[in-house]
Formats: sequence, C-alpha cells, structure tokens
Amino acid sequence: MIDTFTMDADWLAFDPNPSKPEFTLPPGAVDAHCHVFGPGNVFPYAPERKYTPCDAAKDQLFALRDLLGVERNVVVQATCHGTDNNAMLDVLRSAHGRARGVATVDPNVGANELHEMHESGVRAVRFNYVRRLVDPEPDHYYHRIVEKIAPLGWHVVVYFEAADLEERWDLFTTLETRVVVDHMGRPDVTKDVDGPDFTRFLTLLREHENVWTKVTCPERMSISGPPDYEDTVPFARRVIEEFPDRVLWGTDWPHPNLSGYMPDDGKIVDFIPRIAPREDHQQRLLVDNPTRLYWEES
Ligand code: 0GY
Repeated sequence: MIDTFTMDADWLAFDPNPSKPEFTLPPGAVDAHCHVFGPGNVFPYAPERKYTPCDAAKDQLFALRDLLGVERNVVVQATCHGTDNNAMLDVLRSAHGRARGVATVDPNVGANELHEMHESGVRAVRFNYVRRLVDPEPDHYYHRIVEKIAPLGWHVVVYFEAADLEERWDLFTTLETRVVVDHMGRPDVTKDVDGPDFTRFLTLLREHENVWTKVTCPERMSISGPPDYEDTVPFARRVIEEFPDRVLWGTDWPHPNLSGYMPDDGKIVDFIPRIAPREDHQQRLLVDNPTRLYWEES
C-alpha cells in the first residue's frame, strides 16, 4: 500500500521559483544545513512526527543547489522522519560525493547500521531539544549514542532554544566529540547581543574549543523581517568575528515550520555579506570550515 500524507493545513511550502543570487558564492561553497522531506509515498513520514510537511525531495534540493551556486550539501535528518534516515541517505547516495549527512539514531542502533551510514556519507548525529519538534530524553540517552558514534569520528549537532542551554550545559560541555549548535542556539534577537542569554552561548564557545555553530536561519529568528533581517545581524557578526574557524552557513531549505512568509532562497544567499563582509571570513564560513568538518576529518 502506498502511504499518502496531507500536509498540515497551515504549512507554508518552500518558494518554487527562488531568484538567482546576486552574491556569487566562492568555489567549493557548502550549504551545511538543509533537509529533504519524503516524498512521503516513497519515504513515509514517521508516526511520531509533530508536523506533516509538503514533500521536498532530492531533485528539488539538487536544482536549488545548482541555482544558488552551492557545490555541496550537508543534509540534516528532519524530525518528521524520526529515526528512519532513508530519505536523507537516498540523497547522499544520489549526490556522488557532493553531500554529507547528519542522522538521527536511538541508543540501540547497531554497529553495522552505523557503518553503512558512514559509507553513505553520514558524519554526525543530531540531538534535538526543541519540544515543539520532539520529546527530549534524559542526558544518559544521548551519552549512550555518543559512545557508539565517537569511534567513527562523527560529531554531534544540537538544536535547542536559548532558554534550554542552562539545563543541558553539563551534557553539552562533557561531550568529547565536536558539537555543532544549530542556528546560534536560537537567540531571542529582540534582546541585547550583550545580554545574559547570548553571553551564555558565547561563553560555551569561548570555554569549549570543540563547539562550533551555524549562523543560519535569519528568517526564523528575525522580527524586523526580510530582506535585511536587521535585528539578527549583530548576533551573527559577533559569532563570525570571534570564532571564524568554527562557523558554518546553510539555507535551511525547505524551511520547516515557518509562519507568515517563506523566504526567497536567492535572497538568503545575498544576506551572507551582511553577516560576513570580509572575504577571508566568507571563505572560511562557506568553504574551509564545512569542508574540513564533513569531508576531511573522518
Ligand atoms: C530546522 C528547524 C526546524 C525543524 C527541524 O528537524 C526539524 O524538524 O529542524 C524548526 O522547526 O525550527 O533546523 O529546520
């Protein structure tokens, strides 16, 4: 039987006709944060999912990659697929080395399964603490996963909201792998960049050299809105200037769970020089750092 899925009534679909960016990405640029959804009749959505998206399949991702001038992608397992990584793995296998993956696994995952994922291009697991997306587990659950993935040289990607950082501080600061924090730890950009919440996040990076972050998702955090996302700029600039060798950039296509409007992905690329005006920073953010982390280190 073919599964059919109906996207949530309030679901905003990705822009089907994004513009060609005016900003030219450097050769070797990596979109280090994007997802695929289904298609649901081939790769069914997980029963435990908290949203049902519109399909956003590999061919559409590859078309976007080519339009934007991206050379390679890092595909992050989306929560609507739970721990069934097949849609993401199918992208990696179709991309002929031009994609790496971040999987979601549970502590009972087998060594053979991990090995096969590694062969396909997976280099990390994602731990998600955002309650509207998942039901987070106690710390020991994540430690058990790390024991299994660390020998492969994989790292951990964590997604949490600013308020959760204090609660998970001990977990995040005792992981011995690299730890990549999604979307700058989701700061409240109406608050001061020098305020206690963002200072806590910067302290995490200052005190732990294994912690990296993605300066992604202005469209998700901004209150002032497109195309300037003015209120998010000080946060991203601060991180890039202080930690130029530990930052990653990505589109977040197909932009799950946005409300209000859907960004033009070409304009998301055009936003890069606002947060990284220096060419040497652009080179590290877009090429050197993701290449090192996903193509060279393991
Ligand atoms: C993102 C952000 C979101 C969703 C997911 O896996 C996901 O479902 O990551 C979100 O809703 O904030 O990184 O795409």
